[in-house]
Amino acid sequence: MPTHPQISNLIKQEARAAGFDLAGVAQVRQFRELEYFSEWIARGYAGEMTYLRARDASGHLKRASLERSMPWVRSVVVCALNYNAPEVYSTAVADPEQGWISRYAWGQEDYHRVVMRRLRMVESRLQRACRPAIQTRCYVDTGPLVERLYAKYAGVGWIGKNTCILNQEIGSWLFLGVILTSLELEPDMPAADRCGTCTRCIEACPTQAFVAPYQLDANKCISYLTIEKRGDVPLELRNGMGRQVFGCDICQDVCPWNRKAPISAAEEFQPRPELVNPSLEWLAQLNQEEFAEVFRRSPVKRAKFPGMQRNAAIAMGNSRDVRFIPALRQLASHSDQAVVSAAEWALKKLQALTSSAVPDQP
Ligand code: B12
Ligand code: SF4
Ligand code: SF4
Repeated sequence: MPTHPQISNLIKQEARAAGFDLAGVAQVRQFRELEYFSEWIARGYAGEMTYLRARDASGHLKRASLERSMPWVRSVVVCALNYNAPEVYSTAVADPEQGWISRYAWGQEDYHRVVMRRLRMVESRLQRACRPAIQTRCYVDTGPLVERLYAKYAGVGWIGKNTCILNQEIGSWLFLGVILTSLELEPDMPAADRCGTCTRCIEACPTQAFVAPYQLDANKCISYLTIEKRGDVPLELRNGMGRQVFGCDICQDVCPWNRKAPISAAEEFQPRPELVNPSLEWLAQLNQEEFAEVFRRSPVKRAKFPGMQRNAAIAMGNSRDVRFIPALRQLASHSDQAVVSAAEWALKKLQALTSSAVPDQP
């Protein structure tokens, strides 16, 4: 079996060969930032994302300690894949008829599959290089760990004030995937924080979701509201949602480290033109079968059909475009209560615009 430094090099080579842009190795430790995770959960910032609150038989939060939840794991290989596309940022578009689907969901295939396929390539190469056999496990999102924290300690990037992983050369349009291994590998150096005195992301957030730098209250985050939150969107947050219908890119669009972000080389992330700044009318009139077909291989399906209609109704209300009134009247007779509530709220906003308009002089 090759020595451990040789294996670390092999992993990085294989990660490159599999199409990843970055890879590094982190040790398993009770990093100080894990206390923030437990605090974050205790304060209710996870909202209705109950899977983040999963506990083991002794009542400990599973994601707060990999040492406890998977004691066989010695090292975490963190791989990152750039998903940036050569298209505008959400902060640069203004057409009231169009909504915004987050950059990460424009591609031809769901990122979970794209990242997992590449992780498996690296994993099988690692398995072949190691005798006696080692234990490994791959995860994209679903493992009992805070991926961004391990990405920091694997040197992939620093955790920015917007809580995203940022790399000095690539920026933050990155997906993460991890390979947990029973092998004790030489860890990389953690990346240094390069946010400095900048606070652009915090100031730009339209719903004031950052309670402090590095701390996000998911309950207020548009990404959470449009993707994870079921039922009604709280009234006080609807105006701030603007025309976002799936996810939100604002705190990354304004980040200076994304100004020169390179374009992804991954074919699977070539953008589908109809999803970039999409027509709100088109989204609102899709029926259930069409929604399922259009988003069959896309992360957008996580929002579910009524969720997308609810989001489109709120976006139309925020558009100030009274031509949406007939479409909203239709949504107001929907069978889903949250869609009705959103459509009635939006109708009120647009109707107020028509009644306050000064009539033409005879
Ligand atoms: C739940 C979740 C969400 C939630 C909550 C987000 C959040 N900030 O926690 C919601 C739905 C809002 C969300 C949104 C997004 N997500 Co998300 N999400 C996750 C998931 C599944 C878990 C994250 C988690 O554990 N959060 C818990 C909190 C506590 O963690 P944290 O904010 O990272 O906190 C750490 C630090 O900030 C620090 N910290 C906390 N407080 C303090 C205080 C101080 C003083 C200091 C110094 C540090 C510090 O310690 C914490 C770790 O213990 C991960 C995948 C995974 N398994 O890890 C993907 C993940 C983080 N998401 C991802 C993406 C792409 C997004 C979006 C960009 C999607 C979009 N465009 O809409 C947005 C970004 C919004 C944002 N600014 O974070 C990527 C991130 C890639 C990157 N470059 O960072 C991940 C890794 C998925 C993946 N596999 O690629 N997401
Ligand atoms: S994703 Fe949007 S709503 Fe969420 S924190 Fe960033 S700017 Fe705020
Ligand atoms: S906008 Fe500024 S503070 Fe926010 S993540 Fe980027 S560099 Fe850091």
